[in-house]
Amino acid sequence: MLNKISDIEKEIALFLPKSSEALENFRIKYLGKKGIITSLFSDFRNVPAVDKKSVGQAINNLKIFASEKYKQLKLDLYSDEVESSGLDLSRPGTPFSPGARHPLSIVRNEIIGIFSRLGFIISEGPEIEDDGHVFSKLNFPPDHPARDMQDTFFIHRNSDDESSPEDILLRTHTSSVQVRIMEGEKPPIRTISPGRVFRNEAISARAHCIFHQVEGLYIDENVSFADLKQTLLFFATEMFGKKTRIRLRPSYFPFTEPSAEMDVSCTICSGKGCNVCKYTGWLEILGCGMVDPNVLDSCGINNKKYTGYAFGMGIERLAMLKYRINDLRLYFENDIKFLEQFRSAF
Ligand code: 2U9
Repeated sequence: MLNKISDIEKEIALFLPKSSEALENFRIKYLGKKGIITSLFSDFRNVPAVDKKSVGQAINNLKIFASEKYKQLKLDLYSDEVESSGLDLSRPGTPFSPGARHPLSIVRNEIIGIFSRLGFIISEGPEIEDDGHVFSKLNFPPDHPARDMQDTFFIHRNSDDESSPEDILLRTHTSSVQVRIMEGEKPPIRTISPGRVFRNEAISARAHCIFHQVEGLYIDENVSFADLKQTLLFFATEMFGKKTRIRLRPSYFPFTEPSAEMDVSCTICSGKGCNVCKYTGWLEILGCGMVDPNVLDSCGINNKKYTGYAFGMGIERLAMLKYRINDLRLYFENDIKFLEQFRSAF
């Protein structure tokens, strides 16, 4: 057996492949599952006990020798191939740009992250909506200015013909998504709806006909204005830092009563006064309020048993404050010089 092993070793030592196929055949012949070395290991059973130690060592050494030889030959063949192909492996690689997230996506994800930690789930819905889900069920009176062609993009208007189906339009807020949730689910409801909304506005540095919102809704028994304030304080400190203060000013929306607008202490001067907060020390960031009982009723929720709060914010505005962007149009122009500045953010 030892002689046989030594013959095989000599054979391996002399082997020189002419091609990668020849090398592969070498591997199969000696190191494959049905190869010579594997069969030596099977024959090992019949070796007399006195020889087991020396024969065992010899087979193991042979296996190591064959494996090393195979590895070296493979490397040699590869370098020969590279050399003959004229490839220059020392050339620097082609640089590629890793891309960047859009600032609106960064801020939206941050808002979603904060409310997810409070147990809000994300809901989405159609951008093309009907009058009921955008206006009527949200307590907009029939003559409200938002229902005007000047403010809303209509796809079909049917107001002259009472037998026709409803008006079809582009949603002006994502509250329509939450109306759909209320119609389909029982409280407790705790949801946020991020999304794109449309308003018929002339485009300028301060206004755009498309923008993005995140709206929130919480409905359950005994939901109070205090719950709303505490949730929004948590949001503000997570978003703008632990020392951020908030203040609520009374306001009016058709869908909430009472309603308020919320300011945060200026993120630039911490409330001392600067040109970003126009020397007031405060920045308005969102609207909010207790869901009007009429809205609960039109969406099929018992307004004697349940109350709820809601809030809404524009993502463009928050991103403007965070990144000190001074023109809304930058968000939509896809200028690479603007976008690549957000590469380090995520
Ligand atoms: C339902 C009932 C009520 C959502 C709310 C606001 C106040 C608000 C604006 C902020 C800036 C819109 O993007 S913006 O122009 N939003 O002030 N939104 S309360 O209220 C709801 C939502 C859903 C069923």
